Amino acid sequence: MLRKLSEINNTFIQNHPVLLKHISLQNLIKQNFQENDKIWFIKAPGRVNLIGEHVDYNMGTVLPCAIDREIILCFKDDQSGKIHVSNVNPDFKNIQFSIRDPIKPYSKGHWGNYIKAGIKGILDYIGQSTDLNLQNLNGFNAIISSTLPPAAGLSSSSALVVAAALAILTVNQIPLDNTKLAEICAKAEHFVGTSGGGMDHAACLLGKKDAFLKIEFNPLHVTPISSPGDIEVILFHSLIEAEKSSNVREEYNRRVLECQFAVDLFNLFISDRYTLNVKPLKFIGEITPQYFDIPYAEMESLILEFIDSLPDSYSLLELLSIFNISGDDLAHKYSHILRGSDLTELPGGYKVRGRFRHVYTECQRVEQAVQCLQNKEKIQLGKLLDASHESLANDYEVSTPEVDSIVKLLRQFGAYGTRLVGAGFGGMILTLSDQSHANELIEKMKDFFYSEKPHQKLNDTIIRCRTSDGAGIL
Ligand code: NG1
Repeated sequence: MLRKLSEINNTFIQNHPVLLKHISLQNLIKQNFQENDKIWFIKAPGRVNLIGEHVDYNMGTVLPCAIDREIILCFKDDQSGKIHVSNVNPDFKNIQFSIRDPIKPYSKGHWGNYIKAGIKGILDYIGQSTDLNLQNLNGFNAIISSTLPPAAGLSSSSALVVAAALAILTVNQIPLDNTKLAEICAKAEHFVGTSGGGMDHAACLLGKKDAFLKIEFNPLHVTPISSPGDIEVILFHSLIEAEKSSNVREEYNRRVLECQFAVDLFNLFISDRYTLNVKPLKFIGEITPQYFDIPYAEMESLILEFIDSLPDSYSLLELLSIFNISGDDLAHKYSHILRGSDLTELPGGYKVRGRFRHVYTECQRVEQAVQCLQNKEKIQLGKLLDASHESLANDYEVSTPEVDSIVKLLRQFGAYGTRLVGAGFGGMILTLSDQSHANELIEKMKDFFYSEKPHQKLNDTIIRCRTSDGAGIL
């Protein structure tokens, strides 16, 4: 709702308790806005993914929830079309640009690229789907506050994209349903150079309190699954920041590409050996018995045979020869994944076998995890999380020795299941625990792990997740 600055008082804050966590924002609002300014607040939560890691860009189902850590954007409109955003955290410098000029990215890794991504996604949508004149649109002047630790695998980046997209829609009074908006934001975030999937934006926009979200893609469909009340999801930071906007980006995009190579190889395998009448597969997540119109057991043996037929890795030259294609043509085919990077030989080659196996088995684990949630089978659910971590570490190679040692420790301390979350390469580790056991687990981790590590904010190091509703105007 739109309000005057004078209405942002104690009663307003008590009615929106989420703002109690954003004290510095409250102070800055009074400094930055004038008495008669009309202002809005947007909340965009982070998310944690219970299971289904690195499957969203393969169109596999995921099972995250929106959490009670969030970005708050407080803003007023700017009728000259300028965007001005300041961040409560002084590490993130103010940004300013005009939506009436072409939107170009800042340098790699700049936080403002996520704001630009969200805005550009909406401007592109408006340009393609409405008669509105982009030169007449309003911009906004905003302050951002966040309780999401950056680069931890909790999707702080996508929360920024969503918040910026919602803000530009709001100041221009353009209605858009959240499912469509989630799809726009997922594509929009590719602006930063990561060829990511749509899980984060869907969880951020369509989150439900007390529920995990079974999110299916293509088309996007979300089914809330009630959370068994007596379990708790706790996150432990590995104390390694996985900064996806910079070095981790190449590793992430590489895996997206390897999965696509696996699909191409799978299509060749099918057409060479089988006379199954199926259209070529586009994504690993599409593999189901229905897709092939064969019984489950037959599909399983088909998949196993395919996996066994693959070597650990292929050189680029080998792939070009198998696909009978030139390097330029292959690079062109996958330019939407490479995003300006060159298609080169990699030390160790393209590891399609492990990548395929992870995505295929992880999709199955997600289906089983949904059943476990519905049947309140906590122990079995924990086992699925453990298996997911092994697969992410060994087949997908997105863990690190530090993450693996924390995972091991948590298992020793009696967690049901433990695994890395998000893209990996550091960040947070998720643990499923009985509520009654949570305090003990946390104390043990403090004693045995964190007491020996230099860190500043324990608040952001161990996070007890509560589910939350999705993004929107306060
Ligand atoms: P994180 O690391 O939380 O930003 C990333 C991707 C997800 C998904 C996970 C791995 C983006 C915006 N996010 O999440 O789509 O692929 O890795 O499951 O690219």
